[in-house]
Amino acid sequence: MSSSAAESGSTGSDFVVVANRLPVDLEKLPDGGTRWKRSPGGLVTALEPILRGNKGAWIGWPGVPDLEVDAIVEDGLELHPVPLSSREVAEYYEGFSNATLWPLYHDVIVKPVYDRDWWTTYVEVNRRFAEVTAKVAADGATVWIQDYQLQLVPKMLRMLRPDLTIGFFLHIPFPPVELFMQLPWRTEIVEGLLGADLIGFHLPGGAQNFLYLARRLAGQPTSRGAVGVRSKLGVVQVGFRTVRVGAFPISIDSGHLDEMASSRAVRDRAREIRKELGEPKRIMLGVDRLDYTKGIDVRLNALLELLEEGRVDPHDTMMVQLATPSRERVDSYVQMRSSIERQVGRINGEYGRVGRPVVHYFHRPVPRDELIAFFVAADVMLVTPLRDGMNLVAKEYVACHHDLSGALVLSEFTGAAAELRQAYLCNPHDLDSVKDAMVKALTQDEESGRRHMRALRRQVLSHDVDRWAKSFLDALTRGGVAGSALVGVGEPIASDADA
Ligand code: GDG
Repeated sequence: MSSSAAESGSTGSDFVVVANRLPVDLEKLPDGGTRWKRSPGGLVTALEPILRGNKGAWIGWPGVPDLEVDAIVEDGLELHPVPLSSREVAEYYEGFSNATLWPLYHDVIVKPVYDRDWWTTYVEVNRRFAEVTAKVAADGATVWIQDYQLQLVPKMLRMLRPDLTIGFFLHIPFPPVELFMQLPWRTEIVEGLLGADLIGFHLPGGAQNFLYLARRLAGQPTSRGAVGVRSKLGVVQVGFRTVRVGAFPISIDSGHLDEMASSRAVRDRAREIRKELGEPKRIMLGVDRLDYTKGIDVRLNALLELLEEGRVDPHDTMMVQLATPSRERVDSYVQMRSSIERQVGRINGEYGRVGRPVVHYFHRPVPRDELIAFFVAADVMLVTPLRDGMNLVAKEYVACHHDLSGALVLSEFTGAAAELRQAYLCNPHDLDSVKDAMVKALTQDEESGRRHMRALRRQVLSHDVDRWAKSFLDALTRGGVAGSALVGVGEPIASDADA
């Protein structure tokens, strides 16, 4: 049964973003009341002008379980909360999203848990998101669904509202076929995504993996007499519908960051940070959610060996690791945290001096201004994930180095490495490669450092998040070529022959 905006009595929104989280957090106050707090991220910044200019709405969970709250309008933008119970947070979010899909899509760095109850809850919660969206969207509206928590929403929403134009973007890698096939619900997920008109990935590789799977899984005849699926060159034909698949590498608000990083206040704070750290000759920096995909352990191991070998001098080189708390109730995160904290303790125990640890480790969120000052203060940025869809931190560091100082050590296993070729690239599975990249970055001569940074900045400043959002929405609404700025607009993303 369809439930259109008109049936529900409202005229509805013409542009709707659907994401696991709202762009504001609901906070519970000690007196039992609640208040909204803005949580600005790159996605909000990029989409805000489009949302405000188009009678926009955002649908998502407000971040507090077991609470029903009404929709609010914030500066002309409608925010529609989707309620989740504590059980649903545990099973849909911490369970299926972050202990099944997250590790499976990140090369099974830890073993994914396949739990039937979690799956059932994932289906239920996806259905709730689809139902809220069906009520909020105006006739013929454009809906943009975000990320791995909501992969069933495109199909569910299409069944409720065939009049909508539906886009989906995956912020994490889409895994190789051999890994994806482990998932007991692999066909349902692929069919869920195929409900969209356009499916976007960061990289052509992810798009290719998906195209192959679409043909292999969704094309199977079933007892229900499934429609045949054919895929070629970025297009999947699902019965009479055409689903386009493309690579759209996300970016940051680079112009704004560049401006902030050049401001007097941030530059003063950056100098102060260096002073507070005891004016070391070189500062290396890591900034990550505390996640096993990010390779924080890799860079600590590399540092330890470099210290043991005397290639890094603890008297003049320091590392700062800002680790934002993340998914703290998921087992693998609890284990990883203690192992990283042991590593930090070991390095400081062996190489630190009174008042001068080698690694400064912070496990708490840092305010945005302070984070930018750290980016400015750092001589070397360490980005060493074992697998990462894009990695915005790498781009943020580059945007903060207006004066062309600094060096970026970057894992080849990040989406960002496809664009940031002038970084010191390394293979995080090969410790010698990481160590060599770190030493090269620490000892680069000024002129070649400036050359590298200039090239990196050219890429980051000319490909910002605004351009990313526009290119996706153009392709979605105008049926543009499913291609990306990075791979060359219109570059074929699959060379498979027809199924
Ligand atoms: C997913 C994909 C993809 C971090 N700590 C603090 C803080 N941050 C900010 C960073 C950056 C963002 O959080 C993290 O973005 P990343 O891209 O690095 O990583 P994920 O969170 O894993 O994001 C990833 C991304 O989605 C977008 O598609 O690139 O591959 O995994 O902006 O600066 N910000 C503040 N304090 C902190 O302590 N203020």
